[in-house]
Amino acid sequence: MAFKLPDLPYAYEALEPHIDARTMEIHHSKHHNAYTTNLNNAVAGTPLESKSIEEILKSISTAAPVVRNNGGGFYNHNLFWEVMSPNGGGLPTGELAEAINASFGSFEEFKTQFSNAGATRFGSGWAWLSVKDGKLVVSSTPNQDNPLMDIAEVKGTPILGMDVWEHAYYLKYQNRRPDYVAAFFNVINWTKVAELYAKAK
Ligand code: MN3
Repeated sequence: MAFKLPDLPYAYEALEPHIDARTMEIHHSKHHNAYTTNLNNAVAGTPLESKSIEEILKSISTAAPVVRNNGGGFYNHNLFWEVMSPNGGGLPTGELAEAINASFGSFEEFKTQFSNAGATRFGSGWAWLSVKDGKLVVSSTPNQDNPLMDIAEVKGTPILGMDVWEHAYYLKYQNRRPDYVAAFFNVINWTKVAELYAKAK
């Protein structure tokens, strides 16, 4: 079973002005495409070939670094495109909103913690909102690591991921990562995050 680059669920320009079309095009058609190809090449002819990406990530400590980097890249971007939308932004509702309040005290406190996780991750990496033991937790990981991996400091099921590699924002925001992080909140697809929460909790 080969892993397949998913189509974006919207057009490259759909997230303008928050995330520009050129960034989206390069990010999806070059970066995500390369992670997918490299993952397929790395698992070809090995026992990993028949596993799901989630299974591979859960025992990533036993796999080669090329699988960790590209398997993470493949999974992380699959999630990233899904949790953004041209109709995104605003506030979560329902059960997810209640869970955010229960875990962080308020949406504003969650937003502060998540934004800090993204802004302070040194170098390349991701900020995450995950379900862990029935609660929500914020964390960050370096490179293409994620909370599903057995080597993650904070393990859980990710329901929201924000890419803070420079390739995710540099064309529009240059060195101003906090501006990109603020803009990301305008495109978060809370409906999708709530769906993922309902499945993971
Ligand atoms: Mn990326």
